[in-house]
Amino acid sequence: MDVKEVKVMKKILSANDKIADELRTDLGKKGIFYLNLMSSPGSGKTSLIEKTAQMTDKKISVIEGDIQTTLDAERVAKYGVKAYQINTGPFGGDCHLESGWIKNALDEIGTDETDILFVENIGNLVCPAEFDVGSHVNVVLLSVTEGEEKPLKYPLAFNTSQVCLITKTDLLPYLDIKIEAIRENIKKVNPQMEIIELSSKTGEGMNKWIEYLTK
Ligand SMILES: Nc1nc2c(ncn2[C@@H]2O[C@H](COP(=O)(O)OP(=O)(O)OP(=O)(O)O)[C@@H](O)[C@H]2O)c(=O)[nH]1
Ligand SMILES: [Mg+2]
Repeated sequence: MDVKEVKVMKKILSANDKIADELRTDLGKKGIFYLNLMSSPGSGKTSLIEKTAQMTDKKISVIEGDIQTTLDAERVAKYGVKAYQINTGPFGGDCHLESGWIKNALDEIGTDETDILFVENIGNLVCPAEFDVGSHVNVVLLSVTEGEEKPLKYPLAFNTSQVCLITKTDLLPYLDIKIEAIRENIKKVNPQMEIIELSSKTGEGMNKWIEYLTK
């Protein structure tokens, strides 16, 4: 029984990886920069997209993943981005997105008029990191209110990401948190990680993020 389960999981993952590789190549050829945003619920993924859309002329498309509601797609659509919402609730409530679902979403919304594609993955630091969605870059967000030790406790999300955004830095004066300790723990798990500190609320650090996105 155990062996069967492992085999089925391997098959699902290899089918996912094949579509992911095709997406990565196809979107790359079209000149689209494709980023997968992952974090705990409420770390600021949607707020980051909202602020990003206001700060750049690049054409942005967003595929939102949530268990329920179209709230995040509605939020980002207000800033002129092309938005598509995936809900996993009606199909068992998966806590991650898979590459095939992204492909289906792109078949519907198309890839014309897109310079940057964001996938906002379902809010949690565990399952999304297990599934390659075909992105060129994985971005993990960690808000300063979550605690210094999170990279050590949830290493996969940090190991599978190339960029870490330390978000909500405007709240630092109110917390007993040292940003240096957060940075050290990120580097312990992933020494190559590019780290950007920012606040979507005040705009502090956002220029560095926009520079990264548009370089
Ligand atoms: N103070 C402060 N609050 C922020 C910042 N970014 C986001 N928030 C707040 O944090 C809350 C959650 O932000 P969202 O952008 O919805 O977080 P999310 O990661 O998209 O959440 P899920 O999609 O549910 O996983 C909201 O009340 C935001 O206003 C920030 O830079 N500073
Ligand atoms: Mg969100």
